Amino acid sequence: MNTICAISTPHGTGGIAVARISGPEAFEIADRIWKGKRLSDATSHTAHYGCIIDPEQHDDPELDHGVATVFRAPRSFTGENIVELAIHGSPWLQRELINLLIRQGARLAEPGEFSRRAFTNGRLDLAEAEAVADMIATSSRAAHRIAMSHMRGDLSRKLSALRDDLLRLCALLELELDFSEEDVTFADRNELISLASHINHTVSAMARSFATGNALKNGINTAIVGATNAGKSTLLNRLLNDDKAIVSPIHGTTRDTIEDTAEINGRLYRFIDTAGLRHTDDPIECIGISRSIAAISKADIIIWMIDPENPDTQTPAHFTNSNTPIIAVVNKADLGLPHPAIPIKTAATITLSALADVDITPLTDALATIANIDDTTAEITITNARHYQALNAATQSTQRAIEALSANIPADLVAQDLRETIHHLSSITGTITTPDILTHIFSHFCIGK
Ligand SMILES: Nc1nc2c(ncn2[C@@H]2O[C@H](COP(=O)(O)OP(=O)(O)OP(=O)(O)O)[C@@H](O)[C@H]2O)c(=O)[nH]1
Ligand SMILES: [Mg+2]
Repeated sequence: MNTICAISTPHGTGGIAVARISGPEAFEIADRIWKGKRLSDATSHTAHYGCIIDPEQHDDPELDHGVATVFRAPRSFTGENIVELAIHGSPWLQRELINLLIRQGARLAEPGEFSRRAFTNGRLDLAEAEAVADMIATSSRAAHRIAMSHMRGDLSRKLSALRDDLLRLCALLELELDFSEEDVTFADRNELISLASHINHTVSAMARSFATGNALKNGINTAIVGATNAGKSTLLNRLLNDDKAIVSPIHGTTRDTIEDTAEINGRLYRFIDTAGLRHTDDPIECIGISRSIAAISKADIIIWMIDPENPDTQTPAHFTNSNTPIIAVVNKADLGLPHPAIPIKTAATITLSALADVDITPLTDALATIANIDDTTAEITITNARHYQALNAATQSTQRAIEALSANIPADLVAQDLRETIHHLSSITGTITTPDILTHIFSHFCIGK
């Protein structure tokens, strides 16, 4: 196993940057470029002030002053010896330090290689390693709560309890097998069915939580649609608190969909501003309008902007038949125009002014109510598509086992389905995995993690 190194802080200029070195020679390599306390002799979990030196530069070897933190195997993130060097955050210095470490015998780490080593050395299971990556990507309180819970091992513990239940069920079935010749029934099949149903219920509830989990992690898709000039882009800018989209009194200003995320009331929303819906012969605008229609079909919530200045130009036909909840927003309240009639059933109707300095809390409250994501009570919420697929497969195989038990199918065939369930659940924590799957998972991590 060779010693790897990488900058673990983001690219670019910063107050400090941290280089991480992990592997059997981490201390020796660090000591060759370090003037200060000998890191090979340092106690684990201690930090030391010193100087980074380039041993090949004899006249002026000092590169920077910094702090070295020492972690001894196995009590480190990777389970190996680790030195973390905090230096000043100039991109040039960062490159120099990494080149220096490579010249002294370290190798540049691949994306996610530190986490992969942590997994290989049993410091984390796969679900926990993925939770660390989720933690790095977290962008709302709700997503953070889930990442934290998975990082603490709540998901892994739940899966391990399910695995124990499945093994117990298999053992009971095997008893049936061993004594089948003697015509004795050791376990009442109804009891086995009830145990399998309980497992199936838990696994399928976890799989179902993915719809919520995915929305919490990646943002609740909220399309802002309506006629041209209704004020959609003005509302987008207001919700994002940013000058993201061009606003103008010219009808058809927005040609393409424009999207960005914002955290509101602890939840992440992905707002999508769309080209105004109108009849047009302009080929580019037509493409924009078909993109608006595509955004409507993918939306979890539709904000339908209505312009009281042009109440007859509204075109709700594109979404009146969808089941997606619609919030009708009658904009430009500051103009004091009559409230147009809303011809369709909506989840909420709100009058506001996207432009004027008017409180838009009624809209954000309506979003929260409709999103209605109960992230506080769910025992386990799944946010990872890989886990979702495995749980779906596990739901199907337990369902087959229940059917086989009910149909009095021989125990060895039932056990096969249960073993398949164990396989799917174990793939989540990585108890059963292949190098290819690991490479695929960890290659999506950042370098330095
Ligand atoms: N008085 C008033 N004007 C508004 C309000 N919101 C938007 N406007 C104005 O309405 C015009 C159109 O606004 P946009 O946000 O560009 O409208 P849009 O719906 O994105 O229009 P398209 O991109 O053409 O589909 C601009 O001149 C805005 O300044 C509002 O609350 N009150
Ligand atoms: Mg616009």
